[in-house]
Amino acid sequence: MKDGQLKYTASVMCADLLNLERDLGAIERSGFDELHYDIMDGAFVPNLTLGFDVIRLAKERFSIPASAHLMLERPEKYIDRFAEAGCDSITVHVEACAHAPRTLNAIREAGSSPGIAINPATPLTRLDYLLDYVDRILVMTVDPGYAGQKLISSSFERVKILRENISYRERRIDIEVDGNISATNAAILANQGANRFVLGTASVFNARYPDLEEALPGFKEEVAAERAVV
Ligand code: S6P
Ligand code: MG
Repeated sequence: MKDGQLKYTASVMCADLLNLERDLGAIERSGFDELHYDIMDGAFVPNLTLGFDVIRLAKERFSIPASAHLMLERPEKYIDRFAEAGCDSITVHVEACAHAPRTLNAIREAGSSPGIAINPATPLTRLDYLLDYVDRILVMTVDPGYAGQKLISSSFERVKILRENISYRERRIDIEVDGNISATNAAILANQGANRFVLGTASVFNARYPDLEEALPGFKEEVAAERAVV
């Protein structure tokens, strides 16, 4: 995929939460394609993070699309509330869905774009028969729960296999990657077939980029340069 076709998403939990309006404004102006809201329940993952209200308030103030990454047990209970909060995309974990087609259909019926997420240790075959229900697959490149972790290296091969499978089946599905997406990791993952990148502390929310508004253009240039050599 060409550099210009790659999509970049900002991880809101990595922003300065006490200056969120300022940071979301900088993110929108800098050309991000989407905001990524990590929603955790302290059960599916050992952490708690953001909720409906921050998404709803941000949608009233900014026009950048919102995607929710639900790291929740029983995510089907919350689909309508995240759709009503303004989520353009809602992604649920395959490990948390007893009836994934029903949940993914409910997301689309609620007016949002459905995605399925998969943890690093879950066999890719769990995604079989779900390709007809989703617009994106979120491949976790770390165990979910926290920012600032190290990428699990088998993620590279998983993205390659998944892209080949999607192409073989002639589907148009985005592959999103989330966790330690540095410029080098993004370049390798893009070459393997990923096209959406969740950016956190490994990239734009980092002291390397003192001005958040300047961060994304700089990061895109680094990824383009790395893709030629990785
Ligand atoms: C992790 C969560 C992610 C993080 C992101 C942080 O459970 O799903 O979306 O916010 O991975 O990025 P980084 O660069 O700190 O790993
Ligand atoms: Mg996430």
